[in-house]
Amino acid sequence: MDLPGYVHLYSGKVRDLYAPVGPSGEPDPDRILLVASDRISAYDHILGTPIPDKGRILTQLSLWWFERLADLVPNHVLSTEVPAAVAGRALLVRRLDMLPVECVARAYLTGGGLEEYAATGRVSGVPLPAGLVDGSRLPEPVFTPSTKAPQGEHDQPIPYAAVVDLVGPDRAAAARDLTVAILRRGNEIAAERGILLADTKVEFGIGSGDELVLADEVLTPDSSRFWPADQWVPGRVQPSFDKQYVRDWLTHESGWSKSSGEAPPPLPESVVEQTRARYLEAYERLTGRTLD
Ligand code: Q0N
Repeated sequence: MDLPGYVHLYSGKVRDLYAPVGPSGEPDPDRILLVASDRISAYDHILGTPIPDKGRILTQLSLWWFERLADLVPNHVLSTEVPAAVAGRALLVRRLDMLPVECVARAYLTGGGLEEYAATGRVSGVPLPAGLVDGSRLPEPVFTPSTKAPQGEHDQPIPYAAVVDLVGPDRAAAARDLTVAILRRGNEIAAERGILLADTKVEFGIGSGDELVLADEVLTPDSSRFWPADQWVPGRVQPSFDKQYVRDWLTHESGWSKSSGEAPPPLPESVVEQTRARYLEAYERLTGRTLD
């Protein structure tokens, strides 16, 4: 997208980054416009069908969480005053030196953490009790960092010692403790609203005072597994709060196979609408707000 007064820097799967251009015509080295799109991913594909308002919902949810985490960690948000073309789904943020690791914490066992546990009895080197199953609540949230893979590749889990090698022992410990604290706080708040946050991925940058700053988005369905608490049954795959209709339709009704290597087909309007309603429900249940 063209945004007058901004220069495009980078497009991820779901988000686009721009730099504001100053009066000199030079990109501002200290600020970034972070724009959330309505794109949705499923089974490692970006679908061709957008979910209306998803970018706005996730941006407003991140902002709500940033406020509720502000006593734990400073964040990169400078302003919500953004061009009209991206109103509500963009933030002006501090440009930071990003840590070269994905900071993941897990409160419940599933996905890659479950696979590692099944193979080793540990996650990210942390020994866990025997007998845990898909969806089990962990005794304590565990920090399970991963590499930042280039676009199109998968993040790889890395040992805590590798984080120490990448960022040093003090920053590694601070990033670990903050990531776990963010997930704990998130679950304290979400539990009151019937939502479990199984895990989360956060990104930190380094501020001008050498402090860790929370960047990117936080505790959204794109960065975290949201589970409806009233349907939580350890021992099976938990339903996904946001993407269940998309996954069910793709797997059981579309004729598409995730192992085909083909791009998934366009989503029917009913699936789009049900999925949009789920994002809105998560936003409204958590925040008690409606999306203007
Ligand atoms: C940021 N990306 C690019 C590398 C590229 N506040 C910030 N300051 C500086 N950079 C970023 C932010 C934020 N938020 C840059 N994403 C965020 C995308 N990354 C993806 C991972 O690989």
